[in-house]
Amino acid sequence: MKNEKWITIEQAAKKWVLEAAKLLKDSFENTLTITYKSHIADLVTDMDKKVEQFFIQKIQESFPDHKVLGEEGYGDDVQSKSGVIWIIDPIDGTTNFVHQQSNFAISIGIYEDGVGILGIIFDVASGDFFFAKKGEGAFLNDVKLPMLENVALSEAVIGVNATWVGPNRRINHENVQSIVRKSRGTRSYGSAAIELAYVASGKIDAYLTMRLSPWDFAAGIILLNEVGGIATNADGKPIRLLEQNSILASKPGLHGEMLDHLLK
Ligand code: 2AM
Ligand code: CA
Ligand code: CA
Ligand code: CA
Repeated sequence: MKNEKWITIEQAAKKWVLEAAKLLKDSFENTLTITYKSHIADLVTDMDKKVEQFFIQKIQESFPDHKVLGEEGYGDDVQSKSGVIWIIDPIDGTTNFVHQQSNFAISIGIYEDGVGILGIIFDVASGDFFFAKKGEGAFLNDVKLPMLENVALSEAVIGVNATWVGPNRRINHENVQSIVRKSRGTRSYGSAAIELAYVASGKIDAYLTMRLSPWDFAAGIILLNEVGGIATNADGKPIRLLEQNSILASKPGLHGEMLDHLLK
């Protein structure tokens, strides 16, 4: 992917992410307008909408033939994987953005005909800039990330949130319980994009979650691909790019060990 076209797209995407991050940081000075989407825990702010619209305007100006799929719905009604598609989460971790002003990210995955080419996850408050380009590797703040090496579950730190607790129609909670018990520890950061970036950079060893949308995982799975990580559904099946998916993202051998628990 060394061709001119993708160098231009990469430079534009990185520049716009830094500009959007400035909008978010500057917004800390102002009062946020917060509303609910599906329920009281499903927050959206004026900044989620503003940042998504910022990207769409930039993309339409510079790349009118590209499509955009964004969480807040200002992009295109994307039904097919053909062409270049920017899959954008303007703020991943809106609850953290509202409650903590940290641990939230801008996440952008750019695909061509369904193949992930560029992934960016920018943890705005910490300044950690995760980037990947197909065939060229994944980077944290311009330092190339090493390939992931296997680790046993007993020595692994697993990213998992508490939604699996108790009866859950999406997963057998006893199977997750056995993973949690056998692991060295669990973490929950409240941003799927950051958690996927942490798997790619080895800060955690795996991430398991029950239902994510394309904008939550689009960038993260591109990062993972570049470092030899594995990302599938929680039942081991391939992720469907334009649909909601459960996600098991992990170091290579650990992925199989966790699947053994999940498929019991
Ligand atoms: P979001 O902040 O962009 O909505 C923890 O809540 C993680 O799950 C975040 O990455 C969040 O993304 C994502 N998530 C996906 N669907 C969600 C929902 N309906 N409510 C809250 N968070 C959701
Ligand atoms: Ca949301
Ligand atoms: Ca999200
Ligand atoms: Ca979001």
